[in-house]
Amino acid sequence: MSHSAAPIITVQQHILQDQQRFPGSSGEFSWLLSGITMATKLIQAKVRRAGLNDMLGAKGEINVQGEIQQKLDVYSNEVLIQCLSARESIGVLASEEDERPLLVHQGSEQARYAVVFDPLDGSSNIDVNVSVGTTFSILRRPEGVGLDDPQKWVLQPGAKQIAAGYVVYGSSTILVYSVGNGVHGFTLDPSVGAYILSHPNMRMPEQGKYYSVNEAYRDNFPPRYQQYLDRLRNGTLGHAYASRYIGSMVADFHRTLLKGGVFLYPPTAENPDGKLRLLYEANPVAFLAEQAGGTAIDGTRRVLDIQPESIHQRTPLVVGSRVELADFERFVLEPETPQAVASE
Ligand code: P6P
Repeated sequence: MSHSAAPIITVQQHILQDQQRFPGSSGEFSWLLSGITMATKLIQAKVRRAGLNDMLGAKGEINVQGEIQQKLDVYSNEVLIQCLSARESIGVLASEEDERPLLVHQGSEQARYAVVFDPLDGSSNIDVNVSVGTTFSILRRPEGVGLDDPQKWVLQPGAKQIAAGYVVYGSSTILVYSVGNGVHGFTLDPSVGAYILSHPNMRMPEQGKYYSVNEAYRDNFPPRYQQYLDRLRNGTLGHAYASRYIGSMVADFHRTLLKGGVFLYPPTAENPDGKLRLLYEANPVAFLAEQAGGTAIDGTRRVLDIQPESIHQRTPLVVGSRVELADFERFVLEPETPQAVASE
């Protein structure tokens, strides 16, 4: 008898298939990732009912970012720490919500991974029901580094990530992750509580039709960035671009991954080093962008090559399709010459 139904592949099955990439890891990696998927299922259940269970609004405390902590931020952070602390292969956790890294499984020889995460990115949008997300980045403990120096576990260039991804809590809940062999998307089926493969081998289109930036800060962008945006609007790349900006990085990047185009958070007067955080915003999306055929720079260099100096350091970010980023690098990074200026 032939079975015509399309195969249902859960994220656990997919991770086990990827498992082969980690020689010697006896399923510990898939057990680690299941800590993230479990936590995000609990988070999405609260996000979906935020208005009903008194989870909207600020908790009133100020977090390490100096931002008013939303109740869902706090809940999401606690759930991720709890779920991940149950994975003995993890030695260090670093969160957007906590100033310093958290040591877990102190002294355990099995503790060889660090997980860096933003439990609820874009949380200022929660009260107005705009998509928010969880980002994560997984790093191996560097050779010879013990638990007495947790900073060294996480202050590694993004190119050292062994896995990274996000969950976007939008019209549906979608997990997108990579372990270095392509990008795969899974949609949560809430009726069974399973992430089902819905976007195998995601590829970022060579070129898109949207640019995504907060235009309110345009006058503060470096002039060449302003001129670059004008080029996109004026059809220099073959068509006039439209603007899409949600103000929630995970949602803006997810659209860019699916539709192509460019998402950028340039240096501004208020944030001369950019607003987005290197370790748990720029690095995960840069890893995914490159795995999907796109490009991610900080305005001058590859994001994944940046050696972090501190856990919460910020970076400018320009990430998106090959065509838009090649034009950015040619137009913005090359010194102005009379000929180049004339051709604009
Ligand atoms: P702005 C959310 O607070 C966040 O960190 C990112 O998710 C988002 O891309 C950015 O800030 C939005 O910043 O200055 O445009 O409101």
